[in-house]
Amino acid sequence: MSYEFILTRTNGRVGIVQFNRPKALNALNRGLMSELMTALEAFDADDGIGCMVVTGNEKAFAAGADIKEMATATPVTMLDNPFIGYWDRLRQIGKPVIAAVSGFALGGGCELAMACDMIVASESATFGQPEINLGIIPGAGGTQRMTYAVGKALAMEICLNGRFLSATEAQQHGLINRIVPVELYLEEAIKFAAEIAARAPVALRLAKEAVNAVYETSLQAGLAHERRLFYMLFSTDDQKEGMDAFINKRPATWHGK
Ligand code: DAK
Repeated sequence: MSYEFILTRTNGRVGIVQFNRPKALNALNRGLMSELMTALEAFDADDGIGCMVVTGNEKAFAAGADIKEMATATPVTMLDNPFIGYWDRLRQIGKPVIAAVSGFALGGGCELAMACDMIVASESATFGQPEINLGIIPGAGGTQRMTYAVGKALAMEICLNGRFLSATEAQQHGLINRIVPVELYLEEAIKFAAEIAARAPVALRLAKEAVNAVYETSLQAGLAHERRLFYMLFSTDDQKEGMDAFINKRPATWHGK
């Protein structure tokens, strides 16, 4: 399939989506978001793919939603806009998604990176929610996910005062997984994704679901949910295979069943 705003490729069991609007610093317009979701959903449905990487380029992961597209919006056009639906669909992706971030990850770009499951950042990565400078606030999870990640004090500075976080600060505050030199960040993200993609597929999906449940449930409900998912995995061939492989001191072969 050919796209206008993204490039896609695979590397073994890793599906890679790269934003391709370099002149607009990969601003997330409707077309890009639509193509992103089509590509991620196709990888999610492909048994040959175990993990995905979403990336931009060295200068910008994404500098936010497309301000030029939003400038004349009204509440009703925003509500009718399929844009919101793309973000909801992102939450439904079952396989792990890693954001490989270099340069600007601002506004919707930062929200998109945070909506992924893990973030590998280059040394030049800059995270921020500068919507306040446009007279708006984050609309795709920035106030929530940023606060969960870095805590209230810093999240207030980021959302109320447009403070940017460097890669080092983002790592100190638990927003990202690792920092890599600019020339290596994508390679490292793909390597990381390949490690994850080699793991038991059903268990991977359920582990992602269980961790994400933290954001939506009480501890008690989350523990009960985890336990149900845990029990369910004892119905898979992969659980039998994984434990047999351990006992017999051999590598496991996963079938995703
Ligand atoms: N939208 C459109 N174009 C953008 C853009 C953006 N967000 N960011 C940059 N560009 C364009 C610039 O207009 C410029 O285009 P030309 O003028 O050359 O045509 C080109 O990219 C290069 O930008 P600069 O010349 O400004 O480059 P600099 O290196 O000088 O500055 C910068 C880089 C990242 C500091 C600066 O471009 C900047 O401040 N950009 C805007 C960052 C920003 O405010 N982002 C937040 C946008 S609001 C929602 C979901 C999501 C959202 C809302 C709702 N729902 C589901 C409800 C998200 C909202 C946002 O993200």
